Amino acid sequence: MTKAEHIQRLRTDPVYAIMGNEELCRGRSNRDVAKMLIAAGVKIIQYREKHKTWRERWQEATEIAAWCHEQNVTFIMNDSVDLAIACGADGIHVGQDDAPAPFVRKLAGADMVIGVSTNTVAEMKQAAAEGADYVGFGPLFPTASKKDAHSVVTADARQYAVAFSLPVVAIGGIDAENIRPLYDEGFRSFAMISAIVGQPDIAAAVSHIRRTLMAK
Ligand code: TZP
Ligand code: MG
Repeated sequence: MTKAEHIQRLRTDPVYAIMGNEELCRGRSNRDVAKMLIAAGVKIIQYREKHKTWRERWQEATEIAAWCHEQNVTFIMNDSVDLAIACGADGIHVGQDDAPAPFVRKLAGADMVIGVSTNTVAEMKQAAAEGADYVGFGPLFPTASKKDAHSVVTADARQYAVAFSLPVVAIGGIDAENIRPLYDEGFRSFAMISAIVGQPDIAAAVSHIRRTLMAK
């Protein structure tokens, strides 16, 4: 797939599944969770693992990236541009404390999809100015999945986000119960940890979310 196709997918496919950390996956391994996500028809997967060595992350991400590419799934690495390059990821997602987007672009090249986490209007503007291809935006709700999560976004920032030029992936405490009002507000892409990889039946969770969004 081309970079443009991955970006188009980020605009239009509502389900963006974040793996991990592994401890959030009910005792299942990252590899098994990746297989379940792919089997469930998820087309955007982010690998987020903060508690393993570089080598361990590289080995499992390289395998998962290959499975994703066989199945036409967009594979995004969290945090580390070197890991993204090394495992053959389609994209890299960086936070405000990670390497800045221009530096990431220099290392990863023009074809790498770059996502930047944002919490405010200023951060969204800066991400666009610095060449990001999409932004993560949140947390929309309190979340237990990220220890150092920011405070919940303001109403002004939400209004700005739904009209923003780049694809916006909403994140933070999103689940099958609260996703529909977000869609009706104008959000089109939703990154989730606990509502997908934290569920006993990943395929059932994904199809429930998709049905909720497709209902009139
Ligand atoms: N960044 C902002 S909130 C968050 C991250 C990684 C955690 C999202 O996890 P959940 O379980 O979907 O709230
Ligand atoms: Mg990060």
